[in-house]
Amino acid sequence: MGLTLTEKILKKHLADGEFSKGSEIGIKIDQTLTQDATGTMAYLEFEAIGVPRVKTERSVAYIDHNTLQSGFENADDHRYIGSAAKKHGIYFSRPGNGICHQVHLERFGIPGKTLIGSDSHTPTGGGIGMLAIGAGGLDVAVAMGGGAYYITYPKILNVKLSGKLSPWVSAKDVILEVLQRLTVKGGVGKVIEYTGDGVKLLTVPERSTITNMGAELGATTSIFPSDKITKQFLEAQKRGEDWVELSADADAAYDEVIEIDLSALEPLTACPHSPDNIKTVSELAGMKIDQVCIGSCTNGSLADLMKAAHILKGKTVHHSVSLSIAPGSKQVLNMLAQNGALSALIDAGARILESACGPCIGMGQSPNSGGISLRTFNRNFEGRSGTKDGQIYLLSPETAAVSAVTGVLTDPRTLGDMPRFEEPNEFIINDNMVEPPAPADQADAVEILRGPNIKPFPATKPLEENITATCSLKVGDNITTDHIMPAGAKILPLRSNIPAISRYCFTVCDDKFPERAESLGESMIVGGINYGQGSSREHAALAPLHLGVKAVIVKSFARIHRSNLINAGILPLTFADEADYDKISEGDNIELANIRKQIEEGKNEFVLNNKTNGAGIKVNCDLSGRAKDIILAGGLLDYTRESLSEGDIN
Ligand code: MIC
Ligand code: SF4
Repeated sequence: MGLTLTEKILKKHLADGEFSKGSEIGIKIDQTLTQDATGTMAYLEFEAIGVPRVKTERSVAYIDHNTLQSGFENADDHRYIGSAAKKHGIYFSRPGNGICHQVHLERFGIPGKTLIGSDSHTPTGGGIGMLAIGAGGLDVAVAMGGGAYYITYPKILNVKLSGKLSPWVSAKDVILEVLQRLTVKGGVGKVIEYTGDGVKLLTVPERSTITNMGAELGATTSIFPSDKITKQFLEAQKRGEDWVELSADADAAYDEVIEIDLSALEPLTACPHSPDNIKTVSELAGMKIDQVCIGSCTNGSLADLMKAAHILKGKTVHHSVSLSIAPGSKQVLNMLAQNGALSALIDAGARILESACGPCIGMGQSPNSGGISLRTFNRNFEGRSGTKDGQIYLLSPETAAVSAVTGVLTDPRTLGDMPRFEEPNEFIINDNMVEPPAPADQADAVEILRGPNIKPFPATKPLEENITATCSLKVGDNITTDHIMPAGAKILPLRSNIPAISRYCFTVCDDKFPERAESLGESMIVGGINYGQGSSREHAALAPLHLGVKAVIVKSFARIHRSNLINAGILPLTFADEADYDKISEGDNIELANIRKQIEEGKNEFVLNNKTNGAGIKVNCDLSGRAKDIILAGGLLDYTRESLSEGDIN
């Protein structure tokens, strides 16, 4: 029987474990990326591991999230990351060069290679046939040090594309259709592999829009084959030599298959407050809007902005709408400038932002109270825009641009003929904003520059024998990392300072939580289904760690957040019977007796005792050999240090 593309890449990179579904495997990582909001922690962790130079083929540190610089903190972080990169063998993409995923695709990604990034949208690289996975900063630090990255051997879901997109229907509508079918938890434990005749008609930026937003399915990653289209893209980036042809074998066996006829799709939108809350644009057409934002790592490509420019050319943004545009990279912005499209956008009244994440992570452009904002981004979680009651709709650049002109949500198919935008044969290449690291023999002389806001990684301790703690918070289903550790212009500058950022932990749900958790000393959190979906930010585990959270008990976890909890030494427990969720209330006193001994003995089912109401509750904690040792050691940092002293970083 043949192999899927995912299996081919995994097989080539297998460093530890057995090739069997559901078991844990370690894979060798060829490339890493970090961004600044997770990067300071990742490099502090890398320093703590103590390996002098990265052992990967290519590691890149991007500055794209915290670019507002409303105080000294962001600028200090940039300086620290730049100096750590220079010393340790990492390429440094300076602020202004663009969003990590867009730039990595343009300049560094290579088909068939493995990439992990401390950002959940790292799967963007799947658009050129990379196995690109989002991870916590500590996992990235370990991979930079030469350690394997551990995942559960995934199920492989084949999305078979046939037909051709109709005019004004775009890649964003394809992924919104997949989200509608699978929901935000439908991809957990799976790699989504795209095949079929429909693939041949999709450009690299279109494929990358689809793999980027596979993160919203909770998938481990998403991947397209590397074919002639990939070759043309890499040649246009003057990187033709990086191309290799890759695809699944014709007789590859998949765990699941879904089929999508591209010709049957129409413009779609994800309604507040979840990327899987899908409606057709035509059914909501006419809804008055307040704001439109175009850009982000999902739809900030040249093609996306050329389409917007075409629609806006010679028009004026509707008087009651604010339109902002953030190009995905310096390359994109420069090409728009040279071909005149930037002028059309400016002339129409678009507010041009720098090439960075910007409004996507709440760094400015928060909508007015209750405001309706149409965005080409990938997440519309409650409060993420910076306006708690902001109503965010996710949609294509085509739908966004036409609606910006009419002032109401508008189906772009009403515009008549659609212009064709051909991908360029040559992109403008100028890597002057990427600083190479210092040569190894000069690295010792590079001084690491630390600002006063940069505080060390929080202290952890080995797992205790017995845990008795109060339930400090009970939350419902689909809690996102934006609930647990909000971002935005006020909080993002504190990413390098865990004690300070912890003051905002869970404040979206309950503004008394940090105070209460701290005064309890040790506590536990109870949650529902898909707990921790969204971002890879390890701060969503480190802040609870700082506040004394010992265990999180939920109905189910999102992948990256669960590993971040393990990496932080916090026990991730799931209810054996979901109905038992009702047997714990906030304030209850919970006991986990002999927990260390039971984990050491390899048990993965425990009974916790609710001392307040007398209930005995069965919980699971499925820890593989390595995850078990990490939990016992008190977290990945301590585990890695221990392994290093034994001469084995895995
Ligand atoms: C996001 O889109 O939520 C972010 C900001 O890019 C995060 C990373 C972070 O929180 O720093 C992500 O997706 O992982
Ligand atoms: Fe940046 Fe938004 Fe992409 Fe996250 S999703 S990397 S915040 S553009």
